[in-house]
Amino acid sequence: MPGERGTAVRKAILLLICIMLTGCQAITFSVDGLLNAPNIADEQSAIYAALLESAGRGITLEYPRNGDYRSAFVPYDIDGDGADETLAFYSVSPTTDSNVKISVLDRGEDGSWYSLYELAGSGSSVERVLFAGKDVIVGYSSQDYEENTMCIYRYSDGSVYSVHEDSYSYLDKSDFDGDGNEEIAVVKRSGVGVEVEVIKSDDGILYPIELETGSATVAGYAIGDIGGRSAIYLDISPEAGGLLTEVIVLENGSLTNPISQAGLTAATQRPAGYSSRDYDGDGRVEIPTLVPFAGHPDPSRSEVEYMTLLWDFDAESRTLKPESQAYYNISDGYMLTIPGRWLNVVTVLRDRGTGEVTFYRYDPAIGINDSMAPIVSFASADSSGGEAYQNAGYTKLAETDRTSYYVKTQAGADEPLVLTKDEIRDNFHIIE
Ligand SMILES: [Ca+2]
Ligand SMILES: [Ca+2]
Ligand SMILES: [Ca+2]
Repeated sequence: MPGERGTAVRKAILLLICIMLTGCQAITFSVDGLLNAPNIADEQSAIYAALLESAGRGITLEYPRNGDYRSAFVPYDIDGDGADETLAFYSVSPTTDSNVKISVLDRGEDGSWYSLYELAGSGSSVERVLFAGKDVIVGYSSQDYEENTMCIYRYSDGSVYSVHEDSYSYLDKSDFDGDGNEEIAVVKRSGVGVEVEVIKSDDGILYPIELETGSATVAGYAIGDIGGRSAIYLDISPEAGGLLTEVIVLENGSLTNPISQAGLTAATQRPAGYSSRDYDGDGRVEIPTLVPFAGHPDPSRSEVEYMTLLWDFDAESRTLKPESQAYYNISDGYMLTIPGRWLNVVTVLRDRGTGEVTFYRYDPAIGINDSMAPIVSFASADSSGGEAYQNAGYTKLAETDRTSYYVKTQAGADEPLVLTKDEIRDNFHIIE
């Protein structure tokens, strides 16, 4: 039967393509997946075959290294006709031309894929791919340059053009003015300083809005909601060490940094590693600062334990508001929110050998001492080392691929400072 023969030939072609593809690093489908899901696999192999036909057989597929899209084939409706085109990233020859190329593939009336355009990229690998409205944003990195390069591509009159090119350290997108459309955010070096740029697209015209910050080095950033729109939280490494945070907001068509304007930047000072991020998953970013835990520093101990205060930026009053307090164990990767009834009457000590953390009933009149009553202990172990804790009456609280977390209540139920089961569940957060 011709149909059966067609199927057999198709399977053989799929297998062949599979064998060709397995030379690449990040294959997103397996032989099983291909044969069990013939429609998706047919589509993928048809796109790949169209790319080979247009670009030649010697190409290497390029996979975006960060961001939401990690495949060498990224579907997106570039021309807005309701059907996805495919962006294919590849390189031709590392010796003669190391720059990434992009093939824009579309489907003809008969459903077959063909290469519509070839675009020349601006770096030797793809750092990330973003989409904002009609715009395709591709970030490129190159070994020889510390800064990356981003290009904004746009469809117009049957072709795709690069409409903007810029350097960047960080590239992201969000709705910074609350109009329902996403803008592109760029953090980049500018002379000896750092510049933040939000690129707004209006009726097809790009409006870059810029702000020079007073900072020399950006350690990281976070984007979070500030009430119906987003702000950029820039964590800055000052020369003296540690971290400071500036919040960048888009207001009335320009960028401002209200924390800096209000003279509050110094209030965000804390050690390196305490990043601005959405610690509790509510969509808003918290800025952490540290204060010594009750009883610390203790003259008889070299190690000082700290309480982490989490601050929320309030866009209305342009102030930092205290949101909650926590014990943040950076080395073991977890945070425990400290309940209000613990303030000033509970302290914490860490076992320097095992890393185990125990909270104790604390009397400010006496200070830290060896006869304090333990309330609850938290411990972590890699996946092979947790048995000892379980044998000692600890309960497994949470786990990641690498680490298991344990808890043991040390005081009786009549101790009001004991955490309830719900409190332990709700207050414990793994921070990866
Ligand atoms: Ca389309
Ligand atoms: Ca917007
Ligand atoms: Ca939050």
